[in-house]
Amino acid sequence: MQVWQRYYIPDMSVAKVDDSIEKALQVWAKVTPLRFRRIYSSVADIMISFSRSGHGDGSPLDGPDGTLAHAFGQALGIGGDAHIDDDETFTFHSNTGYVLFMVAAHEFGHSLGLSHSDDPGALMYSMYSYSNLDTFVLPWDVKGIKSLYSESSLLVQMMTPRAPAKPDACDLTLVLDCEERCSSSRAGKFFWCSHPQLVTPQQAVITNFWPDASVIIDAAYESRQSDRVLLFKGRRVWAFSGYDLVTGYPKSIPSFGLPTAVEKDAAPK
Ligand code: 0D3
Ligand code: CA
Ligand code: ZN
Ligand code: ZN
Repeated sequence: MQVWQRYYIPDMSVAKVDDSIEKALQVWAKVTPLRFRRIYSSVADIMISFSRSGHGDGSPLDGPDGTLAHAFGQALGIGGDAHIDDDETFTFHSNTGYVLFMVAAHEFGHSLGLSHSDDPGALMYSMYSYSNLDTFVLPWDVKGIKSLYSESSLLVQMMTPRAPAKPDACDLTLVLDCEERCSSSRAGKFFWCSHPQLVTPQQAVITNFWPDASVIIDAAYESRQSDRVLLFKGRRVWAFSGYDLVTGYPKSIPSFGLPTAVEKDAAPK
């Protein structure tokens, strides 16, 4: 996932801000297959900024205390972004002011799709409480994040646009006679996925999960029996087991065993 961060605050040095943000991302990286990479231009999955009062998203921040920050779950546009209230006094370490690391870690939980926890011990509890960043361990939130992003589950909620009620193209699925959990994409860069945790199927960026895959693909299909994901582009097919390209792939579609007549319909344009 790409992370972008806009300017700094007077309370803390640049190095301390960077360190806090970095450590906050690591909280989540440790318990998920996600890896974060900072970028300095363009649009990242998580755009972090320090903002104050009205800042253009219809949810003004409220001056000192009260709301410390807010963040949006993964979606196109503002999704994933975290806005930290510049009117707070933040600190790296001490118990005067709010520990930026804690606030950032909490907000990134939201960025990744978690909502508030009822458990006062949880990082995702709605009220800030001081915790030393050196001794911090992610308390109760691990289960929630793991159910969204586990190694075994390819069906990760990311980059969610307003998803239609159903995946819009399941032609391939029909051809391959799969039952329920299948995906097929017209969007190229994205694929659709369904997940027990998600009410509606979600769109995800293929190369976020399978960097080896050709970026623009024609169709995708998940086979539950073989626990593989097949990505189609033109006359070629890639098979991924987990995040790894299966040896022998990419193959050309005829050798993969589909009748040549199928291939046109199987890959929606
Ligand atoms: C927030 O501002 C949360 C952010 C938060 C919550 C827990 C840990 C870190 C960051 C909005 S998503 N909560 C308010 C808060 O705790 C209610 N304000 C400071 C306070 O009341 N002491
Ligand atoms: Ca505030
Ligand atoms: Zn905002
Ligand atoms: Zn929160």
